[in-house]
Amino acid sequence: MVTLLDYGAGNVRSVVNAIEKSGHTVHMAASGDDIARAEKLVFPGVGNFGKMMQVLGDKGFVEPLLTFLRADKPFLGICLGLHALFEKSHEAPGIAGLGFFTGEVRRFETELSVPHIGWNGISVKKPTSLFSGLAEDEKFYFVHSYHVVPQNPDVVLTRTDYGQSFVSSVAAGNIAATQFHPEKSGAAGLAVLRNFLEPGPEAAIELRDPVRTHLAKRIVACLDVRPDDAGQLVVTKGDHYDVRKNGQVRDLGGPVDLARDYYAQGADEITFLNITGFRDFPMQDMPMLDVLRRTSEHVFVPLTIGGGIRSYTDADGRNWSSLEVAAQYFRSGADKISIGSDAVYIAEDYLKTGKKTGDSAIEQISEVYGSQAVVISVDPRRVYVHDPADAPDQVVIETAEPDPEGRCFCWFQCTVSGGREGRPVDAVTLTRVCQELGAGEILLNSIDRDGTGAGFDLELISAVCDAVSIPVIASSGAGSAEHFLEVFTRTSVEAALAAGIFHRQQLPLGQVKQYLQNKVEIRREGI
Ligand code: 1PR
Repeated sequence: MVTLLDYGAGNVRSVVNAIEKSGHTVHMAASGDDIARAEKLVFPGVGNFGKMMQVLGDKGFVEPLLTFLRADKPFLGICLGLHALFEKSHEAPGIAGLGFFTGEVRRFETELSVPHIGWNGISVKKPTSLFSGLAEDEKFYFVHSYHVVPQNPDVVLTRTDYGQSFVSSVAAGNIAATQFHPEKSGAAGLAVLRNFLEPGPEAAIELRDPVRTHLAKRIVACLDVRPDDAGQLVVTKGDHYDVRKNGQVRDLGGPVDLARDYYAQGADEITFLNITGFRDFPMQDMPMLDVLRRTSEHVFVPLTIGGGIRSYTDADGRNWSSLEVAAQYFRSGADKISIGSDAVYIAEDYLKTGKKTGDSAIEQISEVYGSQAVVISVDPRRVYVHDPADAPDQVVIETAEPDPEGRCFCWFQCTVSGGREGRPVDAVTLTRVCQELGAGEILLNSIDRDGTGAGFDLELISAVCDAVSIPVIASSGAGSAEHFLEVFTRTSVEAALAAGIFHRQQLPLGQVKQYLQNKVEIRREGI
């Protein structure tokens, strides 16, 4: 029996699923007594250090946790569950951590995108059974802006490089904690959990210090989901966002089955976009929650859900805040939510007033769940002009792809409602503003390229990458493995997403990875 400490701040479902996948039963700690009685304790944390410590205090968990740790009973902290073990964090000055280890938690100081999101390696510093059976160059999923700085070097279990070398896990006796998410790290992560739950002899892992680890470029499979004409939820795919063929919604398969296939093929992440979410009452869209629940039972890489993340009033007159809507998705297995239309309205308001209200979906959700949980999905379309002066309020670029009229300047107009309505804000400004408001990642689509197989819009992608310091996922237009290489080598995107070529089995995901290996840093799963 494994006890799981859930303080209510995010996706613990995937940790539960991953432990159950290893054949163990999970008991949720509802009180300090549950912690005191636990044989093995797993503490996954997400969100904000200050909020976490406050909830642990309010629930009376601090003393039982310290007693458990001091008794050297098997403990695995994950992410914020690692940070909690230290004395304090720059994320919440003035708030004490558990102080089980001396040292503190600091924000990354690097030129690279922060949060550090994605698959990175580990350099193992001392013998451990935690990584038994794993390849030396295994990668694990990280998503964080802060990292621990222990005072005692003896507790350092692994280090990872991201602009700087940082401590990516610690261990002392039976207490271990990782910055990465084993429950989101595919087969390697499941092996770590199994090794914690059923420890074997300490493996003689070769110490690879001072080998540098590298962040992998991510390959994301995207599933655009909506009801077909008979009301059945299907994965569909459009050209320039038009998902109908001969008047019928294209049906490319069931969302859960397809997500499982892509996981087996080595997808580094899966994104579901509920493409009609903008017009439904999202919380009545229970099938989408069910899709997430069922997917997270079998898929152990990050899951993003977008579509309909906004505040609204339902048919019974009940008001739902965007935070409540997002919370439902997180509880059902999502690791990140993606905001589309609402982000455009939020940015427009902010540009008008120049004031942060704290009320927007971006601010509220990032405050509670962390910026890494908030993705902005942008649906831009090119608008050509003869001269930049023709669009004085927009960021205009000179393009190497003039329109049929020979106009050599364009801006990237944001749209809402699945591309149905153009708005006055451009994609470069939108993404910059959303970052300021707390977004942690940009999913950058292109209506012009969607479904064309003509390659990613490198001009759009470069313009946005230059404007933000958070990770950007390139989307729309992938037609060959070469297109992935092109976007990874000619822009600074951290991930590339495709839909059509994968759904039509025109280019299996594993083949993309095979083509990319030894050309760009990737996670080997699927090759
Ligand atoms: O506005 O917050 O409700 O979110 C709606 C979400 O649904 C947005 O993320 C928006 O991008 C998405 N969406 C809305 N309508 C469509 C549509 O296709 N009619 N799909 C749509 C967006 C773009 C990508 C696609 C890539 C890659 N689809 O998701 O998967 O373009 O395709 P490709 O590799 O085949 O070129 P809200």
